[in-house]
Amino acid sequence: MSDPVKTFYVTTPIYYVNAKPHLGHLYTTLIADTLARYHRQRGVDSFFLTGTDERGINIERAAAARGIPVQQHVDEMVKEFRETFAAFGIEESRWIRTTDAFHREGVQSLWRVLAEKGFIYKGKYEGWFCPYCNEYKDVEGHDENPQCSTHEKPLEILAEESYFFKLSEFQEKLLELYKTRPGIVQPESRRNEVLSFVSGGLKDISISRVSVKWGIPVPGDDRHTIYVWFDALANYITALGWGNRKYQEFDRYWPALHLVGKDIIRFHAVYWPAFLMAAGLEVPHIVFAHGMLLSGGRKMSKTLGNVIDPVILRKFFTSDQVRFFCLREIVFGLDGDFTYDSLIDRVNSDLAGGLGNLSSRTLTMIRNFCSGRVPTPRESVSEGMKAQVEKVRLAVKRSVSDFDEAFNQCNFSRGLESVWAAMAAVDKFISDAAPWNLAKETERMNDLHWVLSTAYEAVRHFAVLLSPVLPCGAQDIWGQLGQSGTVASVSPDELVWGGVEKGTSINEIKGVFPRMDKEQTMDQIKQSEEAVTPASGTGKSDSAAPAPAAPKAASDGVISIEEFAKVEMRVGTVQTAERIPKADRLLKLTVDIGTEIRQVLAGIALYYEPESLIGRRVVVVTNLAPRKMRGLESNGMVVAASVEPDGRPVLATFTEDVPNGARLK
Ligand code: ME8
Repeated sequence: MSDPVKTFYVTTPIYYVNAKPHLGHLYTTLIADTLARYHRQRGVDSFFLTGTDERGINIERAAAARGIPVQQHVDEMVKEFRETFAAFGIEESRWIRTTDAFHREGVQSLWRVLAEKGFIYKGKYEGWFCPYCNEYKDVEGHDENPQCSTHEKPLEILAEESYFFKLSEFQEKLLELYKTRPGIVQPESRRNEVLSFVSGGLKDISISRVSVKWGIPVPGDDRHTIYVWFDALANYITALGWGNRKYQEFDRYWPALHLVGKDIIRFHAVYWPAFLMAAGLEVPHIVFAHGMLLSGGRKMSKTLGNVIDPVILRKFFTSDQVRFFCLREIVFGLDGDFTYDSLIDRVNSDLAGGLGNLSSRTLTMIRNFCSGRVPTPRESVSEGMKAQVEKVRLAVKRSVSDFDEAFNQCNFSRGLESVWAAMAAVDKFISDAAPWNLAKETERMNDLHWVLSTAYEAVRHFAVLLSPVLPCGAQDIWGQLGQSGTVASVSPDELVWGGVEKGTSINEIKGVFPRMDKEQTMDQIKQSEEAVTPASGTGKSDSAAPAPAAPKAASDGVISIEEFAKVEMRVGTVQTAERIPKADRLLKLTVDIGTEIRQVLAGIALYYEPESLIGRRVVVVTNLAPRKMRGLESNGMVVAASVEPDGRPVLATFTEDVPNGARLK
């Protein structure tokens, strides 16, 4: 991104809709959104693409696990993704769905071009396949039950007739590309990884499946569907109208800056440029692979079930707070742990204590000491004050250029750091000058005006600069400063220090970034997480259901009797029931299930008095793995109906007498 660009095209991966969105998806998307806003603000014609990857075996299985048609499943999931992203202020230029007809047309066009140019041939493939990665895996040694190292799930043997893409022909061309365009794969560590992969030799890759029905048919051979990664990668050009008749923006915007997670760097930095070169098209501008958000030290992933639910996140935090945290706390390119704890700390220190405080103290003093009008100081002023003001002006101006430089290198945390460094300089300037004392002495009124107009200018610059990162907060501050219009359309390049209209009146002052009560918020978050699976004492915070089905699940949501038999449900009688301190929704039960007494936690405290449950016959799922909640172990799940609209749990029971331990079949 160091080249000057007249247009700017940024993309995110298109996300699999086998489960609901989580913070990882949001992360890439809100960074793309920030970059698009950043360029748009500077007058660059910008296009921001995101969307959903809706084909393949995994999606078929997810729909089967929910017992609904695939189209219905993908439609529902896409809605969920779109709503989630919108709640965080994401404003994409286009949302592509791989089930869109124009995309299908474009993918088939790309296939035809590659076939005509002789890069596709038919062969046979057999190998270990991870349905979650949608990728064949190399298995070392003679492991009979190998697992996917990313997903920790069993690999499956897949053998089928397949079309292949002649990737092996592109080794030299790709190495040449990485050499002549060293910035094409970023950051450096990922570039090295890609270089060493390609240097190790490239095998042709399988790009069709006969076993997958939910896919785009191979032109001229509809027994095959196009491999989901071939289909998915093409989205970056089909969305602009390449190979289809729907849009005409390819020449205007291509090539793109692709933002991706490091998990899919190989597809973007090796396969994708090879497909493009084969088709005679320009390769991407940059592929930037960021690190993974970790939760509890492990990659946050739907399959591992340790995801942060954006719905809960949004319930307690504003979109600005989350955007800021993701850009400031995590160095783009490196892995970073996400905790609510550190999010609240960031909000309190940088937003409430930093920007929020500076803006409200500046505005409050202008209101109190200058009748709410931005003061225009007289030129004549002490050398000391002049020097201080100049120092602040330079610090702010430097932060504008440092911010730009850092953002152009996708180093968002450094860019924000430089703004906060300037903010600290302004804060110090105000504290040292003590305007509250100056205001008491009439003869020092001009000094007071210098201090407050300087602070005002600094806040005005910060609002403009931070608008792509904090779209709502920056606009609020802009309004309070008495500035009209949208701050998002004010380019920092055009900002003139002191260029504020004389006598500008400020508007009503409101706290833009309030301080959060950490302990209370953490408690409320825990309760919300527990409430996600109401009657289950074993489910944690994972609301990213449905989990992908076990590989052998039959289609259309039908399961075999053997699969049903795996769930052991037994009759039990509640022996004791009590509330758990600080967990409003949980009850701790002990249940006699015939052979033993089990401790089970159930999220039913809002609906059942503990005393009313003692002696009650219940149904318990007895073979779930134990889970800890609030430091207590839950050994089973009490079965309940979830009654709409609020998901009220109603315990399952029997009207006839049934002994403890009897199994439900
Ligand atoms: O791979 N931390 O889709 P996907 C940070 N459909 N980012 C994360 C993340 C985490 N823990 N988890 C996911 C696919 N992401 C394909 C892509 S593109 C042509 C096809 C983000 O739903 C990150 O951007 O598994 C990652 O690369 C992407 O989501 C994977 O999303």
